[in-house]
Amino acid sequence: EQSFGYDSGELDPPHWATEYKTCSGKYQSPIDIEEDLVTKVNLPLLRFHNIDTLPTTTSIMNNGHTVVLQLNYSAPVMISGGPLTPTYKFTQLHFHWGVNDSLGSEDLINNHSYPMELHMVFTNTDYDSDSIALTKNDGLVVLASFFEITKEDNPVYSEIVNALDIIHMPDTSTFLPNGFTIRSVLPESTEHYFTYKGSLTTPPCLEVVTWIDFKHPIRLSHNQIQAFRMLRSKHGQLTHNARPVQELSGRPVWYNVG
Ligand code: 1SD
Ligand code: ZN
Repeated sequence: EQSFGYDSGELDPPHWATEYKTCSGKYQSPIDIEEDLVTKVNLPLLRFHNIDTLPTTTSIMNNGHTVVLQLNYSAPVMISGGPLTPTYKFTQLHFHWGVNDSLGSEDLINNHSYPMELHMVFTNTDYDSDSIALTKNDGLVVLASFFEITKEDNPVYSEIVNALDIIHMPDTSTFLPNGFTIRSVLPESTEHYFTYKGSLTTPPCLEVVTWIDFKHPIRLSHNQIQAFRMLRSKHGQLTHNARPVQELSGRPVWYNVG
């Protein structure tokens, strides 16, 4: 197995499939979501469990591809309802961004890129381990939120942004002294979302993900997003880490009208 990256000169997205065959699958992510082509549905309420609980510890890591936050809880954060049959347990959250404010999200809406995207990864509780879940087509759910730029810093993200200096180099991590609740990093409204079946957006690109993309964006300042672009990967600066969009191949995309 080879490491992967986002630039030519390393194993960049067009070449991932040479090392990871599953990255050339038919039902890959991300995709462009065309609002004219989605099927409107009224799904059961998407339910959140324990999202007002502060984690006992919060670690933040630069893994060379993204910034990953691991939150440990006494009572696990879970989601159910909406398009989901089983219950899914929160495992981690991370981000994707672009070289400048005009691009960076992975999924696109009407071919529009947002400057950054938050992924909250959840694992199907029917399976005994994360490695088993990664072999099942209903193994994972990723809740995706898009960011838009505002003038003011978003105070919820200041502790994360301030920690980025400490994890400047790849494979470094630290702890956040305060942490945050999952509710505080969700968009104000989670009623409206797009949902479709796809893959991990990083190698090995396994087709095991139910994607739920909230329509309502989160706000962040230019300076807060800029701080992510200063991080280092193994090859240089981690200025961008979004995979280009993949073929829809006839997949349905639903929009929950709520
Ligand atoms: O890029 C992440 C990867 O880091 C890992 O978290 C994986 C889940 O095991 O998910 C992908 S993504 O599809 O959420 N981008
Ligand atoms: Zn991701």
